[in-house]
Amino acid sequence: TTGKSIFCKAAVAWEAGKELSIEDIEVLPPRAHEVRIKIYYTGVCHTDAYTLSGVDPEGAFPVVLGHEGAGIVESVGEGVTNVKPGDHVIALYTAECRECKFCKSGKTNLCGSVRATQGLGLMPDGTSRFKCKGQDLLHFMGCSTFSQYTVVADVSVVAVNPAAGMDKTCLLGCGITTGYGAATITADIKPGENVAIFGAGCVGLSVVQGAVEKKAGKIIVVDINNKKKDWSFKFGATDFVNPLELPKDTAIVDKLIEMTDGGCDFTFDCTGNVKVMRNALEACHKGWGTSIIIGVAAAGQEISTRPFQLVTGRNWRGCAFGGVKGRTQLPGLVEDYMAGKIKVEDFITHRYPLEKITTAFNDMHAGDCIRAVINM
Ligand code: NAD
Ligand code: AHE
Ligand code: ZN
Repeated sequence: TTGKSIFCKAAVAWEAGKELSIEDIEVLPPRAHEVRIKIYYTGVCHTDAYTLSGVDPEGAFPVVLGHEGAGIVESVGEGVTNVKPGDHVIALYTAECRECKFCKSGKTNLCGSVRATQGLGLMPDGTSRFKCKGQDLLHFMGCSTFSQYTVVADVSVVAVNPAAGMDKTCLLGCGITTGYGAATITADIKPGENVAIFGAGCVGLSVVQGAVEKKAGKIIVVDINNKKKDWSFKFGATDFVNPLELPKDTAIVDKLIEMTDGGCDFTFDCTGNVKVMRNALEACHKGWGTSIIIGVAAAGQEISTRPFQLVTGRNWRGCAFGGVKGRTQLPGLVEDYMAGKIKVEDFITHRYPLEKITTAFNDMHAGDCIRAVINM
């Protein structure tokens, strides 16, 4: 294409474990089947901190992190038909090409089209569109929303209703959709079913929201931070349990089994802690209970349980992006938000300009932040 580079600001992660630094970067024009987006707002998800910390097996540096962003299409490369300049869009870390084996299976929202290069921090042609101080910067999760301009594959972006505030819709790019989708699509909770949610961050509280929508019976939130009790009830939880107030680590399993007359129909791990994942599985009802792993664990971590837990009918599953197909289903979620059917504003506890993005990371670790939204 004939497009020109754009020079703008971005928060760059130069190396693992170091603070992000605001830099002037060059964003190259989109090539064939690519889209350049002016990012207006981005959320900060726990996964951004996870990768920055250095424990993500796929983490590579220097990189432009961020994967929960909303913006407006600035220009498109050759062959792009699904969006056009001026469209209000959300970046998708789970692409949807509609042509690969995954997309055509009807069984999953995972898409194989760009996942291999995405995992390497590169565009599908194996190169980067970011430059800074004479070197290439890597992309992240196919999004890189911590930049005022980014370039993504056309399969990794969806246009949504422009009347929706981008400072809200950015959160549908990960946290809210992930939890809400896990409850409503992946688990597809039936009325009266009892559920337990481990971890009441944006993801866990969004599972609560989805469970309420699906008319679950008991909606029990488990969190080690008592400040999450009020938050849980605000989103519709029926019970809150702090496992640290129980006699021992695994007592939470007995407690949940007792509260639900034999175990939960569904449990959700929204912590990323593999010990919690085990408790979540073992708190499921014998014969049919299903535990869904959403949390992301550090390199080297593994889950375990006695095989007997599965022999006796418990199921262990997981999902990415809640099982939501981004291009097909996200516009509808934005409409649901506009119609007042799903809460989005309620998750936003902090707002910062790009220069203060490190404060947003610190807030997340401090535990009184559900979501910080960065105004780019
Ligand atoms: P968050 O940090 O805001 O929330 C985590 C919550 O878990 C906190 O309230 C914390 O107090 C609680 N917690 C920590 N240890 C606990 C324990 N031992 N028992 C009970 N509760 C505990 O994080 P978030 O942004 O809501 O993300 C949650 C997890 O989901 C992270 O691991 C994140 O990387 C992952 N994630 C996965 C997907 C996906 O598609 N699979 C999408 C988004 C986020
Ligand atoms: N890269 C890590 C795993 C990270 C991971 O599991 N990411 C989730 C999304 S977290 C969003 O906040 C995910 O969607 N995974 C599926 C995928 O295709 O990336 C690792 O362990 O290598
Ligand atoms: Zn995320």
